[in-house]
Amino acid sequence: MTQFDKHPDLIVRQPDPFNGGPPPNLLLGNFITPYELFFVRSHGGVPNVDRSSYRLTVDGLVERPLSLSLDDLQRLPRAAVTATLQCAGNRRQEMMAHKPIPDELPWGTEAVSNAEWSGVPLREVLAAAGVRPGARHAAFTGLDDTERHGHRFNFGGSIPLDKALSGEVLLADSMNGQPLQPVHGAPLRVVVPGYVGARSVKWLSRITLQEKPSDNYFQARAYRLFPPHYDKDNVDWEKGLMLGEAPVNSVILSPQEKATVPAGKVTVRGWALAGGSRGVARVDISADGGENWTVADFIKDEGVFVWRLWEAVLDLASGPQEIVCRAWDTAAQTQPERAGQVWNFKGYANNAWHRVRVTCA
Ligand SMILES: Nc1nc2c(c(=O)[nH]1)N[C@H]1C(S)=C(S)[C@@H](COP(=O)(O)O)O[C@H]1N2
Ligand SMILES: [Mo]
Repeated sequence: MTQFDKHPDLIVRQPDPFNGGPPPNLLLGNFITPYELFFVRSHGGVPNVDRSSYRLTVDGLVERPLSLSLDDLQRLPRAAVTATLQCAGNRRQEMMAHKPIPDELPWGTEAVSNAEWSGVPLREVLAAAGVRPGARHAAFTGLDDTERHGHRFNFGGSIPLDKALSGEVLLADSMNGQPLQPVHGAPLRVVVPGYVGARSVKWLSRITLQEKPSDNYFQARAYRLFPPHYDKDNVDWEKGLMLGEAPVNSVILSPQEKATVPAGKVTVRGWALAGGSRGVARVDISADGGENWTVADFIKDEGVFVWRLWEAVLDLASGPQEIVCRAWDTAAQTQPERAGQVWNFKGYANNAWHRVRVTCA
């Protein structure tokens, strides 16, 4: 039996707590990622949550602190959003090849998936509680027990209040039209479209409005982007920029690394994803290290917060070939050429040109 009824071919980076994601060949062609393939990133175990005694606490800088049961939440307006979740650690392995990153999961390109989420907009819950002046951030706390540096605590993180009130952020109890499953945060998780996955807190138990960002380890230390000369021995935790909106990224799903393909016309396929409320504007493919580029065709425009699937046809001569891709977002930002250029000791936000080496026969 596979854990949590996930697909047996998932690439498992850690069995306990379970962390894994879908290999490129299984992601290919799926705009929506089915449950069995959807990646899992959990820092602790999956908590057992009793649905009848479950309460969501809303406190901090609010007019009326709330304690909401699942029935109370059912009475609030609902909305749906399709959003691609990507872990900030996705593609860390390519950074590790430049310089080691100890004690972090060596994600390939599989820490990303796309689903249709539905639930109660966070804005509705905050409207019911009433936002008090001075509130700037919405902090989330999960029910899972994590352990870092000898301390045990619940996972948490925060987003700016503007984003929390945008109507885009959901307290989701449903994924792809099915009840949210335990490994993805049931009974209730946050979904923050356009942000790094870490802010989409699973097993949500508390929302606190506050003046400052969350002081939870996963906001105050982890999921920060540090300058390249820092490592775990000399880090100044204040010097990392807190990750929120994700940078534009793209990945080649086919052909796969080390594949042998017939020389001549080769169809290259993949995904591209922009952060914040930006869209993907263009994807370029090159087989000569970026001297010449072919512009890829998009399969469809599904709007913001979701990946765009693309394909391009290259004419490849026989022999070893390296295919690279880079995407541009609607703010005309693009990806750096090499992972070493954005290396950081926690290994976050690698969005270097994605490269696959193939042999054309
Ligand atoms: N409570 C809790 N929420 C969490 C996490 C966690 O470990 N505990 N991991 C975060 C990270 S780092 C990511 S990338 C996403 C992954 O969501 P998924 O497991 O549903 O794919 O959940 C986020 N929410
Ligand atoms: Mo993550």
